[in-house]
Amino acid sequence: MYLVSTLKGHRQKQIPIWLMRQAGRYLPEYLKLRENFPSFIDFCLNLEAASEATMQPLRRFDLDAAIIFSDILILPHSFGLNVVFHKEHGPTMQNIKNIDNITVENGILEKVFGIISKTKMLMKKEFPEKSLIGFAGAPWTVACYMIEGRSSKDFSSVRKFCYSHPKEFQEIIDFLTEETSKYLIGQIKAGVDVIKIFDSWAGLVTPCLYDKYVINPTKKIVSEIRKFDQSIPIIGFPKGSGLLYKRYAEKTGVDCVAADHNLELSWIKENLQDKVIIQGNLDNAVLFSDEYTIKSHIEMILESFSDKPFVFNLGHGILPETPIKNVNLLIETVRSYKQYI
Ligand code: 1CP
Repeated sequence: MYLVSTLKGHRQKQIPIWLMRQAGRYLPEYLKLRENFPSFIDFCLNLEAASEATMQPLRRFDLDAAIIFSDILILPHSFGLNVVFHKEHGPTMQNIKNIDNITVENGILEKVFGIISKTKMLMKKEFPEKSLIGFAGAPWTVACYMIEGRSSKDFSSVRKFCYSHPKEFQEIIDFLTEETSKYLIGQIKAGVDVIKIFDSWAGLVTPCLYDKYVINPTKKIVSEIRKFDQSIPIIGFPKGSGLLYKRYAEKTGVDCVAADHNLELSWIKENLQDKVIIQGNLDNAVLFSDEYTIKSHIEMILESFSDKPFVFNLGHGILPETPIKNVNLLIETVRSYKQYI
């Protein structure tokens, strides 16, 4: 498994590649499958459909991994918060101010574990060399949605809440840290080969609160996972953290850091690459350009990082209108890049 070996620190002949949101709306076969489910949550929790959506990108492209088709908001949904995804304005849910009335409905997460086991079985048959990635949102990012009750550009209610109600906010973070650890361990038991922790809104946290709300919860999740499985690779994605990426790489214990496209390649090299394995970080918008531009952006990244174990990916999820021919071009360009080991 190229991805797992690379994440364990072994440089391979071939640079592994997978794409954030690789199962999704840019694929016609995904849109077709999606039509059968008015509710996105029902789609995510349907055994056949979710495992099929996970497999779709592997059937079309030569990628090194599949990421389980689910969402970071399935966890709050399992707390009875009634998560609904709306076509126009994204997810909504019942918002909370403390954890007093939260109950955990395990049946929902059991469905995800079932989807993982089924997908793992299919992959063993069809793609034995490819890895299956399990994931969860980091506590800060999931708390953003649970307190705001919806998506937002700046999550200002959450930012106000963590200063005005530090005790209640810390209790929410601690609760999420514990539940996320259990959820990820459940995913490992069900068969995933790699874990990824998405902290998509980490960039909203100021430097003085960053340890409290981003680093410490992630570090605790990593150590809980490590008690159960000492070697499963863990990727962390503290999107938008800028200079704080360095502290994240030093202190959380993750094996690999997913770099977003706002980080400068030379900065990543100097400040992160000696501490963790790098994954990243092509701007998803580059895939809307011409062949020459696309190739030159990809090559800059390969030239920067391929002297060490490295995983190619985008800096954020693939955009819905991305031309499929450019996804093919991306994968071919990475595949044809030969390294001498
Ligand atoms: O109608 C559709 O098809 C919905 C689009 C969609 C998809 C394909 C959503 C809605 N979620 C997903 C799947 C998903 N989400 C995956 C698995 C698929 C894959 O990667 O191949 C993963 C890993 C996620 C993770 C996720 N969900 C994150 C973290 C990663 C990131 O992109 O930053 C976040 C923030 C979400 C929340 C979410 N899910 C969907 C929406 C519209 C949103 C809100 C985004 C926002 O607040 O801006």
